[in-house]
Amino acid sequence: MEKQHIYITRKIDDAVFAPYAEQFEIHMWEREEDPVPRDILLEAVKDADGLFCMLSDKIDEELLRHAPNLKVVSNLAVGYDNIDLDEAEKHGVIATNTPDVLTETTADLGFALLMATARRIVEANQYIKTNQWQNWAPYLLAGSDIHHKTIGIVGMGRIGEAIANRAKGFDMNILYHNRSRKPDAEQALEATYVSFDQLIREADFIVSVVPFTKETNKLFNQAAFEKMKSTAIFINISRGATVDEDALVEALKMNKIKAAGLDVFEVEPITNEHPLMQLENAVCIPHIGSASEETRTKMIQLCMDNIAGVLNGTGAKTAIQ
Ligand code: 8YV
Repeated sequence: MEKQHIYITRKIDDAVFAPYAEQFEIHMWEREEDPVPRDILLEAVKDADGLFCMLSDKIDEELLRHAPNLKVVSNLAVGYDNIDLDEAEKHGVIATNTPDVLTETTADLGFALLMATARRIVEANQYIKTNQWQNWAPYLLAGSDIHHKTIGIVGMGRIGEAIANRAKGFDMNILYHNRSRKPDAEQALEATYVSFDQLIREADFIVSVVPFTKETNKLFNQAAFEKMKSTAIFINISRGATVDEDALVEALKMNKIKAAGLDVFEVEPITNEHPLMQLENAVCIPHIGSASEETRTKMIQLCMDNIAGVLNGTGAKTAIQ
């Protein structure tokens, strides 16, 4: 019997796939950093039964039309705004993602970004390495305290809760906003549910962990930044498109808010010509929320397990509901 085909849209260490090679025929785009060009992808999925993909791959009607044998798309991310779920369903394709395995790592990064931004770590690193440290001064690189401040978490899913857990360790007052209330989190983490409006007005740190949807498109817009405290620090580890970047640049430039820590951008990769890159009060990192070696290995493994499960008929571990 002919082996089923799996296509992988980035170069990933072959060793991961060795256990599956006997059972499946595996093809891979041979570059680690460049996404597979669309025309090559459309050609490659023609005889694919399983597709291992990532955020830079748009899984839409066009792609699904080109993939008559496709049974599963396995996204190397917990977010899946790159997948048209309705179209996948219409084409009988199961979509899977990688929840849970990346929760703690992404929360670590969120907190690292919050701390780096509050305590001006990036500026301080630059300061010392460019030999500017000639003297001590009382307010040299003075940042903002984190402990006992108010954190406002927008999106209280798994990662939001893991951030709240870290905030608890810093004796922070925890506010959250979510589509539905989370009584367990309220009890275990002493988190208080508030409206979005109250959260952005009262929080010292506003952390966006909200998935990107029609409703959250540019949720953080000019009106939202206007309502924040002038001392507020905005952290985004969800999706760039939840933010109106022009409004954010304006808010940072005019000191309407104090600083921002950003792991995600409207257009990725962002270039150094973007106005955000000129601002000292913006700490920017290249979408590395889940990028620890341990977690990426677990994500890749889970992606493969999901594909193999669907193709073997035992089912996906983490199908998107
Ligand atoms: C991904 C992410 O690793 O999981 C998500 O939704 O944004 C990251 O953890 C990254 O997007 C690569 O696909």
